[in-house]
This record gives sequence, structure tokens and C-alpha cells, in this order.
Amino acid sequence: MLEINSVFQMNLRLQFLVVVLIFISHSIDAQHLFKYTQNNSVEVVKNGTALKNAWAGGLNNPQLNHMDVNFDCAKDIVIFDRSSNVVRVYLNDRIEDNPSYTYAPEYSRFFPDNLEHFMLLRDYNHDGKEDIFTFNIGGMRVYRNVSDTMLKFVEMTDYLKASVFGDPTSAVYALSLIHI
Ligand SMILES: [Ca+2]
Ligand SMILES: [Ca+2]
Repeated sequence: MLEINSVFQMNLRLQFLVVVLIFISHSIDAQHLFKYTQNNSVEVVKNGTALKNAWAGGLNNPQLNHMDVNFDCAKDIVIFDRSSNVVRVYLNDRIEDNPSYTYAPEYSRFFPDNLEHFMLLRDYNHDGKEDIFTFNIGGMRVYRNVSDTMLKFVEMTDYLKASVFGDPTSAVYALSLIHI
């Protein structure tokens, strides 16, 4: 009787071990099998016409800015989607008398990753390069555009201040995030 119990327990352990090994091998396989990369080369056609920016994704609350991100002397479109805090860039195709832009996701990574609620591109120091104004709790955060051959931004302040009637400086507030 004891011998039967011992064999039964050994079988149970073996079955458990097999189940664990199968689970581990599936986990390892899954890690290798399911690796996703974005591929925008697949053509999407609607009513016989290929859609140019089919893989650009949707925009819920876009805020549009203009800026030359690739230094070809043509202003491109930089969109900040306020509902997802995502930056999307469209390059100017430079076609005379026919404005045309192409989605260029590779430029999004050059923008700061802590942009929230709004992004305004304005050249505050008149060096010809648009700087970034964005939300921060209790005020505004400002990045200076220090691009040379690559797009680069350096944080100048996380709490923009202004002098009001000669008084000590106070914070510049975004009074209405809706209308920015
Ligand atoms: Ca450009
Ligand atoms: Ca500037």
C-alpha cells in the first residue's frame, strides 16, 4: 500500500514538473514570437486612391504649430494632441502652390516627454528657432530651442515668472487651458 502511494506521489510530482516546464517554454517562446514593430510601408487604398498618411493615427484634441524640424527652410507642422499628450510631426513636402505634408513619426522623440495640456511653439528670444511653452502645475514650463544640426531643447525654467507693475516677480499662469 505504501509503495502504491509513493509511486502515485512521484507521478504527481512529475506531472507538476512537466506542467511547469511547458509553461516556462511557452513564456520564453511568447517573448520571442510577439515582438511588435511599427511598419508604415503598407499601402492603404480607399476608393482606388492610396491614402498618404493612413498610419498617422487619430487626433482627438490637436493643437497645431509650425516649425522647421528638418532644417530645410520650410516650416513643418507639429501637432500636440492635448488629450493624449502626444507630439506628431508632418514634414512639408515643399511642393510649390500645392501644400502637402507627410507624417514623420521619427521626429517626435526629439520633443520633451513631459509635455502636458498644451504646447505652444513661440520664438521668445528671436533667434529664429521656435521655443516650447507648456503646462506645469502652478505655471508654465519653458524649453529653449538649441538645435544645431539636430532638433534639441533645453529646459530654461519649470516656473515662468513675470514682473507685474514693478512688483516682485510672480508666476505666469495659464488661466484657461481650454483656450490656449
Ligand atoms: Ca522643414
Ligand atoms: Ca528661440
